Formats: sequence, structure tokens, C-alpha cells
Amino acid sequence: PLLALSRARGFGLVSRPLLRRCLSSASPGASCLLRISPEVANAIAANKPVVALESTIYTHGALGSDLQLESIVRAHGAVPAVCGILAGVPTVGLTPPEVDRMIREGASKASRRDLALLAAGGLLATEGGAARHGGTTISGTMLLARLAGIRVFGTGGLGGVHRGGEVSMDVSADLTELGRTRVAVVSSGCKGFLDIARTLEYLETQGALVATFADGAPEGTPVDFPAFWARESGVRSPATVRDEREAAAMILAQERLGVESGLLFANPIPEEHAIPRVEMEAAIETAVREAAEKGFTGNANTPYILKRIRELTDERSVAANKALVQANVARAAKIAVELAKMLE
Ligand code: PSU
Ligand code: MN
Repeated sequence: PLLALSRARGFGLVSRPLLRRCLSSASPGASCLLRISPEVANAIAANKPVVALESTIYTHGALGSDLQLESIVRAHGAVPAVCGILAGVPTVGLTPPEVDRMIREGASKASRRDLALLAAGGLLATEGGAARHGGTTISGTMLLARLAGIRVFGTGGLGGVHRGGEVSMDVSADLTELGRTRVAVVSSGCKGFLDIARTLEYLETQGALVATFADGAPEGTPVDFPAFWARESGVRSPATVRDEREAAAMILAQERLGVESGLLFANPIPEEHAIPRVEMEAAIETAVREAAEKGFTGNANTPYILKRIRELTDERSVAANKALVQANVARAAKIAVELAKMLE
């Protein structure tokens, strides 16, 4: 009947295998819709270390696609799982050619609210005809990772409360996701163009565990929550974490307690790549002002600001951005390895 319905409504021929799989009781819930690559599925089943990676960083991140993140994860003994929506199919374990296809053919930016929208397109896609791609943000990627059973996710910068957010109410869905989805995210804090103090207030309300890596600092020394290109933000981190093993213990404790909210591990940018706050401030001010003047609001705001900052800093911010993402992903892999040891 659904097939007839779709014809009558002019959808063309429904992608029958996918639709049928989703209607059968044998594979209820998300499992029928989610495509997990065999390598990732095997690793998860065997409790091997796996690190989720986002696809928005490739489709909307203004960094290029040659970040070597997968090889970094592998070099540390874990399996990478790039998450995104490929032709309407939510996928965990996208291959590099699949990511290139998304970039080439264009992808929309997909956070929690967009997942079912895009996946419905996959259910109704005609044979041979393709549905849209979605580059998943931190929020979208956390959701897919959780569905697949992945506990650790490495990325660049978290979305946050935007400057003036108390009026515009532009608060990234990344923050509410951390309140409801138990995945550990490793990032370099959030960008200096956001309101960092309010972002931390909001994460506290959401019940997200926030801890900043304080390598080398004597026990009990307070550290700043990092501001992406800069190691300091002027805002103190609510907690610190010593090393990857302690981070893994926090993940395990959260799970054993049944607390469903997420964890945010902030990893300050490596010293040698950091750009002092004052140097970035002028570019940030300009980019934020232009975005407001030109009307880039909603989910178009962050990509516009990222692109403008890249232009205004003569690509210098890009080198720093790449270095910090790579450091975060390495750290995420080490945490996943420690966690796998504890679960043995
Ligand atoms: N920060 C970055 N690079 C990025 C993003 C943030 O330095 O690519 C992306 C991430 O995918 C993040 C999303 O989840 O932007 C947040 O977008 P918004 O502010 O619209 O919620
Ligand atoms: Mn927003």
C-alpha cells in the first residue's frame, strides 16, 4: 500500500528494500535506517576503540578535506567513524570517497532537527535517484554515534551561545545535545566569536560534564576553558582532567550511573600553534558585524563567520585550526583506547 501511495502522490518508485526493512518488525527502531560500515560495526561489537568524526567540518568548515583525521585515529590504534547523511541514509563510517561526493554534490548542514527530514528523503528516494546529503554538526554526529554505540568523538570547535544570544536566542543545538546524549566530545573549547561565559552557564544547566585537559599543571591549579585559537579565554573551566585515563574513567562512571547527558573534554590548542586573543579579535569583530549586517542568521551564521575569519586572517587561522583538530582527534583516540582497556 505504501508503494501505491507513493506513486499516487507522485514520489515515483519508492526505494523498496530500505522502506521494507524499516517496516518489518525484525529490525525496529533506528537500526533499519542507520548504515554502519562493516569495519566500524565489527569494532563496536568487539568493544575495540572507535572514534566518531563529524562531516560538517568537511562540508561547511572552511578547512578543506585533507585533514588526515582518519589516519591519526588509526595511528593511535582506534577505528575512525565519520558520521553523516549520504543520499538520505544516516551513515556511521563514511569512506573518504563518500565524503568527497558530499562535498562535490553539496550537502546541507544537519543538526538534530534535520536528521529525520533528510532520512525521510532516503526512504522515498527513487531507485537510482538520489536524496540529499547532510554534513552532520556536533549535535547530529553525537546522535548518530550514540545510536551506533560509539562513546568518544573528536572534533574542532563546539557551537555555543552567540554574542548577543540573550536577545537573538542563537544558542547552538550542540549545547542541548550535550544535555541529552551521552557521548564524550573532545574539542578545543569554542570559538572566540561566541559568548564563552554564557556557553558554560548553559552547559551547566544542561547537565553536561565539562573538563579541560591540564597537562603538566600542578594538581588543583585552575585552568581556563580554552577559546579555540587561544589557550586562554578569561573564563575558568568548571573542572580539569589530568590525562586520557581519567577522562575514560569519567565516561565509564557516567555510563554506569545511567546519567544520559554528554561529556565535553576541552583540549587547549598546542602552544606552538596558538594565536593570541588580541590578534584574532579584530577579525572576529569584523566577521560578526558583517554577519549581522548581511543577515546571516540561524544555521548560516557560523559557516559565514568561519569563512570570513579565514579570509581576514590570511589563512593563518586555518593552519591553527587544522593543528587543533588533529590534536583533539589524537586525544580522542587515546581516550577510546583507555576506555576499551577498562571495558575488557
Ligand atoms: N566550529 C568550528 N568549525 C566548525 C563548526 C564549529 O570551528 O565546523 C561547526 C560544527 O559542526 C558545530 C557547528 O557543531 O558548526 C555549530 O553550528 P551552529 O553554531 O549553527 O550550531
Ligand atoms: Mn545557531
